[in-house]
Amino acid sequence: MLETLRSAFAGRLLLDDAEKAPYLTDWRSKWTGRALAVVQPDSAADVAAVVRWCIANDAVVVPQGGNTGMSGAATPDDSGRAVVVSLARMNRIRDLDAINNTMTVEAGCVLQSIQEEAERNDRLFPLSLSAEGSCMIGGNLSTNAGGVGVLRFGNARDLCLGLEVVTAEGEIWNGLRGLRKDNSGYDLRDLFIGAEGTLGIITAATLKLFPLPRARLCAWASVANVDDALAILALAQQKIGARLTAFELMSNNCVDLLLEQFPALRWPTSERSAWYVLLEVSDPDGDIEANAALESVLELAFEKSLLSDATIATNLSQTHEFWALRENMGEAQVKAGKNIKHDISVPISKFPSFIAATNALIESQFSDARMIVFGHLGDGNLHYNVSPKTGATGERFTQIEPAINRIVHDAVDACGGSISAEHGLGVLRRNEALRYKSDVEMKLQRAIKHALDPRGIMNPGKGMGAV
Ligand code: FAD
Ligand code: 2HG
Ligand code: ZN
Repeated sequence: MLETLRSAFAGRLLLDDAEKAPYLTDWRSKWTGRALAVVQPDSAADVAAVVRWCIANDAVVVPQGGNTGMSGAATPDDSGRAVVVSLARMNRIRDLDAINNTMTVEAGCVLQSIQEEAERNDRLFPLSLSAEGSCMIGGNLSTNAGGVGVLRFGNARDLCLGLEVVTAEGEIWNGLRGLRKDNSGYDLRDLFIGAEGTLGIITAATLKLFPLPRARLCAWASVANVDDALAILALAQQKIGARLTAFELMSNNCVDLLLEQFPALRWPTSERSAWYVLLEVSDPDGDIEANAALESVLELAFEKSLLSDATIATNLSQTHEFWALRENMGEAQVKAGKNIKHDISVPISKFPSFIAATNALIESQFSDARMIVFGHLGDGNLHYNVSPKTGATGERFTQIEPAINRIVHDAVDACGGSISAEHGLGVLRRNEALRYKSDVEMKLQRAIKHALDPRGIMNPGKGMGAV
């Protein structure tokens, strides 16, 4: 039967166990599955042919980009019925229209290569996350990735004007429109964005570009509490508006974890405090202007006693060094071992009371829990993670994981928040989502899945497609 798959399309077919293995496990080795085959098509027509082969042969389709996802959504289940469709070979830049400020790229383009192509054309593609050297734009759009530029530029969804998609029927929908206004019907693009590969396969996208800022500078500031961090955010937004492009938060526990795992890293502020913020300013004019903008915010914050210490990166290389501290958090947690992740969002005004109450609840019930709280405070999205303290075992944390999830997610729900802000539901959160969504919402979600994928062949068992 697999011989017919070989002749159905022109790309690469991987059948050997050793060749398939990297596509059957996620990057954290948390989930592993099985697959009939892994295919790497060369074109949208190839992808469509693979989908039609799957329909004819009772197989299911698991789309995969860079396999950097956090929720297990790109890993096949263990039924062995899946064909993993890796978009890695579809990595051409089809067009860059500098006047329209758009770029059309294939789904397998690595995010960093898109940023670099934009920069070569004196433009900015602002989606930015630590996995940018390996995640692919099809995966970014399918997870509606966030990252560190959302405060100013929005999520992946906000950066996409059009899509080309292979449907669950094996047809190609060409919606590659570079339009900023289009009210001519239901928004199909927005259905496929964030769908975690459960409605179709994105094969290309038209992306928005922005003017390239002349300078990017950042600073670390030490703050006593989250209220003060929010007050600095408000000050910065009022004083420098859209030039504030990132506002990240990190707790002191995170710094300890980071320095334990990467002892060569140097911490930029002289004294340790309970919390830190990383602010970034992008300026159309240059370093002097960016520095002045940052200084004005930090001085005002200092006068108002909102921070105890702050260090501004004096040049681009120091800016990269500062960002490396934040960007290494994901890796540090993997190196440290067990880590229970909660990718949550709440209205930012509620974060101080949410963190105080939820930390207290978890620490009173689980004295061996180490709270690892960091993330995109400016977007109302924190990674409210829980790790074992030294001496506590990963096995015990696997046992208590459901109880900890319940505490965190009930508290998030009580604040009107979301249990998946930017990582998607995947297999990690698909069942818990049922607890927090209304019957009406679930009815509508299921209706969309049924309308676009009536056979249920697209990435079964993942996200909203599973429930
Ligand atoms: P994959 O992991 O391959 O797939 C993710 C999902 O998209 C799966 O459901 C898959 O089936 C589907 N999919 C992939 N390609 C397609 C396609 N062409 N068509 C249809 N469906 C498709 N995420 C954030 O949002 N913000 C962060 O700050 C962030 N930081 C990270 C830091 C690190 C160190 C790492 C490792 C990950 C981070 N992530 C972050 C998570 C991850 O990088 C993003 O979710 C990213 O968007 C996934 O892209 P990918 O190409 O790796 O997708
Ligand atoms: C980040 O912001 C990623 O660094 C990863 O979204 C979050 O490790 C995490 O929990
Ligand atoms: Zn994040």
